[in-house]
Amino acid sequence: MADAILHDYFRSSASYRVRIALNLKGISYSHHNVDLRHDEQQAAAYKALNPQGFVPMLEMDGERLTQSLAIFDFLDAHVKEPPLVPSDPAGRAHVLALALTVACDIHPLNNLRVLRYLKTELGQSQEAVDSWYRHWCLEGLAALEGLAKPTAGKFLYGDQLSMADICLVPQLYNARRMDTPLGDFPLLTRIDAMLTQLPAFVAAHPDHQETAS
Ligand SMILES: N[C@@H](CCC(=O)N[C@@H](CS)C(=O)NCC(=O)O)C(=O)O
Repeated sequence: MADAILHDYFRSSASYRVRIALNLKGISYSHHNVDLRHDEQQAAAYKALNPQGFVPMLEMDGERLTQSLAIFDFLDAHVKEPPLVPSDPAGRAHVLALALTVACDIHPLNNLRVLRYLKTELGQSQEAVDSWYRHWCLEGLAALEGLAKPTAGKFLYGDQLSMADICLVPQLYNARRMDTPLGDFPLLTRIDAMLTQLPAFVAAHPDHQETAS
């Protein structure tokens, strides 16, 4: 298999997800840093590769892949172990629901471009923007805690690590950076504390990327 190139940014939580998945699958890759602080995601050269102007973007096997959950699906098809979703239909649906709660319901409301729009175009104070972030993050995490509770085991869904866990860890990293109180989420924080010790997660952590600064 050809080496992969991950276009990412060390603090991007969607990129962090894909780094974890690549590490779990044992797929070697190199990075191309797209510095969101300098709007490199909007540069013409990058948008020619990814018209959406987002990271992550994975170049692998001659494909340019976007959207972290679609990338998980591609990786699962290429490298079977460890699977990122359970094979039974109900388990698969539950894991997707947990992952999508983070990726579709929490993360997009708190994305860089949304926070910037609130501040610049809508003239909101930094305090109001931070409050927006925490409001949607807390509401989403409460939903995630409630959804996971009936079926959680060692991991968010049973005892098999899944893409739901991969989405959880970067979201909590992000929440902590924004001083979001996590005391109401004992299940999420218990699982996060265990996951962040695993080598694939340690190596994917923003602080362990070469570009971290
Ligand atoms: N749904 C996409 C989200 C990608 C995304 O929002 N990436 C963020 C960084 S975490 C980004 O590139 N933001 C740039 C911007 O907001 O301008 C995925 O899961 O890959």
